[in-house]
Amino acid sequence: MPRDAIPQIDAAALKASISTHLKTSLGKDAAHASTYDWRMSLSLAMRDLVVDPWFAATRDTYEAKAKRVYYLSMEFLIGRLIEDVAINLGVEEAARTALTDLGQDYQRVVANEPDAALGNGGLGRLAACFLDSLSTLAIPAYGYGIRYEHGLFEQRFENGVQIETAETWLSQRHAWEFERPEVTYPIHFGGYVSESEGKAVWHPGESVLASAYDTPIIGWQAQWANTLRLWAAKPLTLFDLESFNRGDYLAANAPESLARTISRVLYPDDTTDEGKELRLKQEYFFSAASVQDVLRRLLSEGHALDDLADHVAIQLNDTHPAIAGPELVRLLADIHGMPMDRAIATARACLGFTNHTLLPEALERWPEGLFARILPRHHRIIELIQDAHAKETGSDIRIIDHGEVKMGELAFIMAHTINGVSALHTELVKETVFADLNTAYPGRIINQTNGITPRRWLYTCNKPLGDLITETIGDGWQDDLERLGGLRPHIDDAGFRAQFRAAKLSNKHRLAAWLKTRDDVTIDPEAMFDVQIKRVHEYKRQLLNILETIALWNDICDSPNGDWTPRVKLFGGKAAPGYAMAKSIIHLINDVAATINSDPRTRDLLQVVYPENYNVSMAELLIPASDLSEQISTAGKEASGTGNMKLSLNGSPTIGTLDGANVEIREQVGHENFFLFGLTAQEVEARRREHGFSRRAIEESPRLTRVLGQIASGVFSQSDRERYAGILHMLYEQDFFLVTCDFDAYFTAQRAVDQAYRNADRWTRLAANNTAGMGWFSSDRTIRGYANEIWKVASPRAT
Ligand code: F58
Repeated sequence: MPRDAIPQIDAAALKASISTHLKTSLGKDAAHASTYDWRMSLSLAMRDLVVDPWFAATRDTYEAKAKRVYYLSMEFLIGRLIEDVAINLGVEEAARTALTDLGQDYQRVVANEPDAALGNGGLGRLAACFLDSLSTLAIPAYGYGIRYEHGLFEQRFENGVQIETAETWLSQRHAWEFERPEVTYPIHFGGYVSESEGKAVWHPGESVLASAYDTPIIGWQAQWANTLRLWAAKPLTLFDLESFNRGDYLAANAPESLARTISRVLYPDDTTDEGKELRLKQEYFFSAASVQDVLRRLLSEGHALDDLADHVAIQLNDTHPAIAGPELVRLLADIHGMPMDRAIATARACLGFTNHTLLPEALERWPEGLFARILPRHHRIIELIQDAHAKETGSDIRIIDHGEVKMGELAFIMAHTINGVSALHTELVKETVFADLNTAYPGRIINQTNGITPRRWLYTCNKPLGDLITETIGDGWQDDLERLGGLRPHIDDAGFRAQFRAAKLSNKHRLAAWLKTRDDVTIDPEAMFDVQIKRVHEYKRQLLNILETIALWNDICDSPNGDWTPRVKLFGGKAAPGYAMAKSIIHLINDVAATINSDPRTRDLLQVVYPENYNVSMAELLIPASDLSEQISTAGKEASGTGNMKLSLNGSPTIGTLDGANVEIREQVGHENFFLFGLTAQEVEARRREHGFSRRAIEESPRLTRVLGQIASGVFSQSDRERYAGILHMLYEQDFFLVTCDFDAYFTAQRAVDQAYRNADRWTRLAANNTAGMGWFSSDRTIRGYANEIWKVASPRAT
C-alpha cells in the first residue's frame, strides 16, 4: 500500500498554498479578497492534495489490470465538498488554523460553497454515498452522470405556497473539477437506419458532443481516490457559419442550442416523466458517452471485447441509464463486428440493475413512436433483445408492448443481476413489478439493503457525538461502523448518558441559532425536535403528520393544564413542481404553522417549523439535532429510505411503519427502541379492497373527524375555505395511501413518544441504543455486498 501517497501538510504549508492560490488562481490580494475568493483558494489548495492519491489509485488499478466498477446514474446529490475533502485528507484542523491565521472564519468560508444538488432525493444521495464508500474501500470505480448547469430547483414559500426558481451552482467556477476537453464523444440522435452488406448503418439526424469533467472523490484517510466523470453537452460545430454569414442568426445558433439544452437542467420529477423527449435524450446522451468511454479504456489497455465482463462491471442506478444496454450491444455488434447474439450475452454479463421503486407511475415507459424517432437503431436492437429473451426463456414478456418501450423490462432482461434496496422491497419486487420476469429468470433478483456514509453523516456533521464515540470506544469506527456496538455497555453508565444528552443538546442549540439567523424563527432547544425531512409525496404521508399535529393542538387546547411534552415539529422537503397534491400539502403545513404558532395558548408546547429549500447542507444541520425521526410511509411504498438511517445513527429514534429499511432498523436497534405503528404491507393491500374504507376510518375516529372539520371550515385558511377541498375529497373518497386508516394508531404512538421523552434518562437510553445499533447501515457494508455478489470486484490494494 503506497502510504507515501498520503499527503502530509501542516497549517503553515496549507496557509502558504491558500495564499498562492489566492494570488495566482484567483488574481486577488488578501486585502481585496471576498469570501468566495477565500473559499476557492482553500478548495484549490485542498484539491492539490487529492491529486497524488488519485494518480496512485489509477496507477495501481492499471498495473493490477483490476476490474473496474462503472456506476451510471442520472443523479449524484453531493452537497458541499470542502469539509468532506478536509476530513478525508485529515487536514480539517490545519485548514481551520490556516484560515484563522489569514483572518478568515472557517465556517463562513465553508458555508460559501453552493450545494452540488445534482439529484432529487434518496436515489441521488445514495449514489453520492456509494462514491464515498467505493473510494474508502479502494475499489476502482467511476461514477458517470450529467454535469447539469442547473441542479434541483430552489424552493421558497410565498404565503405558504411553494415557488420554484432555477438553481445556479455553475454560475461560479466549480472548484473541484478538472475539465477534460480532449475527452469527447459524438452522440447521435434521430435519422434513419440503412442496411448495407447485411450490416446496419445508422445515419443520424443530429449530433452533439459529450465533453468530460472529472471530480476526484477521495476516500477515508486519503488512501484512494476514484473519479466522478460528468458529461456536458457541447455543439459539434460552434455555429453554422453559412447561416451566420447570410444574417440568419437563429439558424446559425441551432447546433449550440440543442447541445445546451441537453445538459441544462435536472428533471425535478420524483415520479415518472410523461414521455418527455428531452429526458430520453439526456438518458441516451450520458449513457452513450459513458459506454463509449468504458470501451475506449478497455481497448486502450489491450483487452479483448470478448473479455469485457472480466474487466468491466456496469451498474444501472434505476432504469434511467437502461439504454446503456442496447447502446453497448450496438457498439459491440455494429461498430466492432461482434455477432448479435454474442454482443447481447457480452453486454448482459457486465450489467447490473438496481430498482428503487414499486410505484407503477415511476416505472419509465416511452411511447414507441417517440423512441423509434430518436433512437431508430436502438429500437431495432431492443426487438432483437426481446427475440433472444423469448428464445432463451420461452416467456412472452415483452419489452415493447402496446406501443410502449418499457425500460424496467429492458433493464431487467439486459442485466445479470437485479437488486432491490431493502429486504422487504426486494421481496415485493419479486412478488409484484417483476413477478413474471422473476419466474422467467429465477434467482436473478437479490437484495442489497441501502446504507449511508458515516464519514459525512456522523463524523463530519455531528462533531459532539463523534467526539463522544471516539472518547468511549476509540478511533476506527469511521470505516468500521459495526464497532458502534461497543457503545452498548456504556449506555448503563450515567456519565456516558449525560454526555450523550449534552451532545444532542449542543446540536439543538446550533440548529436553533441557525434558524434564528436565517429565518428569524425562535425554537426552544429543550423541546422535543420532531423531524420529517424528505421529498414531499403522498406515499411519504407528511399529511398524516400535519393532521396529527392539529389533533394534538386540539387536545392541548382542551386540557391546557395537562402533562404535555413540548414539541417542535420540523418539516423539510420539496414537491415536484407539477405535483399539485404535494404542493397543496405543503401549503396546508404552512397554513397550520401560521395558525398554531400564533396561538398564545399552545405557544410553549407546540410549534411547526418548515424552513425553505431543504437540501443536503440543511440535512447536515437538522439530523444531528433531531430527537424523533418520522418514517411514516404507507407500508409497502418506501423502497428503503436512507434518511431513516441517518437520523437513527445520530441518536434520533424512529416513529414509523413496517416499511422499507425501517423493518431492518427496528431489528438492529431493538424493538423496544423503535415506535412502531400502522398497517402492514399485506394489511394495506387488503384494506384497499374494502369498499368505503376511508369514510369508515374517519367516522370511527372522533379526533380525525374534528380535524377534517376544522380544515373544511377554514380554521387554517380563513380567507379561502375551499383551499383544501382537494385534500379532503381525496381523503374521503380515495385515500390511496391510507392516511385515515393509520391516523389513530399514529396518534397513540405519538403519545407513547411523549411519555418516553418526559423521562430524560429513559429517552437517552433509547437514543443511544439507536446510535449503537446502526453499525450495519454503513454504505461500506452495502458496497461490499455489491462488490462480492454483483460486480465480482476486489481492491487491488487488498492483501
Ligand atoms: C428512492 N428513490 C426511494 N427516486 O424512494 C427510497 O426509498 C430509497 O431509499 C432511495 O431511492 C435509494 O434507494 C428516489 O429517490 C427518485 O428520486 C427518482 C428521480 C428521477 C425520476 C424517478 C424517481
